[in-house]
Amino acid sequence: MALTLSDPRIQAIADKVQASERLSFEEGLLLDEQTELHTLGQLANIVRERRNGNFAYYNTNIHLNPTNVCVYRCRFCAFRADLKDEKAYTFTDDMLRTRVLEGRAGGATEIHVVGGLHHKKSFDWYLNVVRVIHETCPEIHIKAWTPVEINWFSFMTKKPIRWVLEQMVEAGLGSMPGGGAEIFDEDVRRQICEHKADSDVWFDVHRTAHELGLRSNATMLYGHVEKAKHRIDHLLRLRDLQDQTRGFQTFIPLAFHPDNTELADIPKPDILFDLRMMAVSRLMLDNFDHIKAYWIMLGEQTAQLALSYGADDIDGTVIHELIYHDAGAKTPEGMTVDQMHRLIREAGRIPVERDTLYRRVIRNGRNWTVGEHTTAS
Ligand code: V47
Ligand code: SF4
Repeated sequence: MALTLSDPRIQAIADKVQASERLSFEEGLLLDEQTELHTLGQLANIVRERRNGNFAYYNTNIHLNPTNVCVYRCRFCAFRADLKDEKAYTFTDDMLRTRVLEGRAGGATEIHVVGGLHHKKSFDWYLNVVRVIHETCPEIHIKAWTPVEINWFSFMTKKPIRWVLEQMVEAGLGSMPGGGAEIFDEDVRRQICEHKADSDVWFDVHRTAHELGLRSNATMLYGHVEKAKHRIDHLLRLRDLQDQTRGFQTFIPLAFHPDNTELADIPKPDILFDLRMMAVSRLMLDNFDHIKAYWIMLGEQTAQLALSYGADDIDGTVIHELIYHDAGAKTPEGMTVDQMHRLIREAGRIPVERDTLYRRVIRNGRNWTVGEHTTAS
């Protein structure tokens, strides 16, 4: 179906999208700043259905944040704590085992592990987190650590990033989540997360992970001090690395949640902004197979709408999420598989359970096997 639009500049973009041609930085800006939302949604939906048909993916997973004690003070973060804070906590090995077994009992195929940078814990402590999880339930895929953590481990051990990643893989690491990306622009980073790993480090870690055969995700934190030009620059930097490595699986636009943060005076992005980011991401990241609408962060109804604005994945059952709930998320702290199915079907899509690597999950209660890959790449 050819779209006819009144603005010739947007029409030119629509023609390129329909012809599967790559969009430029300037075209990205036009999409972000000047394109009517309905048109954006229609265009993003063309790409979404071209890549993933009518399917919407989810997985059965749990989150584990082994400690909230953190040496950094990112201004958008409500999760971190100082060592002596009342809310500071650190998991013991027994707590790790209990959490993993709870996930296994609920049929989880994935555990998502990220946390703070605890200045009293050694690299071996973090390595042990992965090892204990893996030894407790070897069949659960461990998706763990951001480049911020990997860089911290490299700093602590004075060893290269590649060595750190190899140690983690040996302990049981299966892939890496997309966190720590925030906004890559250096000026914006200085304002919201000064001192922590910069964009060069972020890309270095993901590039090295891809070279080692690990798949990873990518995120972008929007709706704080950044402008449209920073968001488009962020997406294009990701597109560049993906051209080189093909190691990214999915992109997750993350809406800033201001409650209990140093940036609490900034209003939370509204649904129109959320849908706009979903669609712009789908259109600019032409070499990413998947765009994720993280329901925990967006809320269930926005996640449902997002499935027609470029997204083809809604993340997982996500038992025990803390980062967004500390920052004011009102969503439940987890969802059952039946609820995920209802949510996807109500949005007019077909639910498909996937594992972390986007293979179809063939389930028999809490047990599962994996089938074919959901996508060509
Ligand atoms: O890096 C922290 C963000 C990220 C806030 O890869 C906040 O599958 C909004 O990366 N408001 C961690 N965002 C979460 C993350 C993630 C989530 C789901 C799936 C995957 C995946 C990755 O959360 C952090 C930061 O960018 N964040 N605080 C906040 N107040
Ligand atoms: Fe620490 Fe991560 Fe929070 Fe930054 S976002 S303060 S690195 S826990």
